[in-house]
Amino acid sequence: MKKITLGLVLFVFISVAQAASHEHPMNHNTSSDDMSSHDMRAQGTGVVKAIKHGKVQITHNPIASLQWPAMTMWFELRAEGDAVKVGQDVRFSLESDDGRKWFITRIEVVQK
Ligand SMILES: [Cu+2]
Repeated sequence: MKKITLGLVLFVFISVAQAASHEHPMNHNTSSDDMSSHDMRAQGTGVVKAIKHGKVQITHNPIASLQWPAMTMWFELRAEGDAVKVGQDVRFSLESDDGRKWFITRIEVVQK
């Protein structure tokens, strides 16, 4: 039951994200005080949209642990793992020093 609810929430988030033009230059600015510690980490999934100059643009699903909605954004790649291509579904690990700028430390292709 919980899984079904989560799936529905994800679906709604993705639908909303895709309905809007959600290209955005933002750095996520998490406002909660407990995000100020160093070496923050998170996991996410999404689809690769573009790759350029050591960065990868991903339309990611909501990342609950960071309170991020689904969106498209660029991440710096400092990654181990698979070489990824545009259009692939991926699973990735994020790290941040300041909670604003996030980079990918691990990325792998998820088979459709
Ligand atoms: Cu984002």
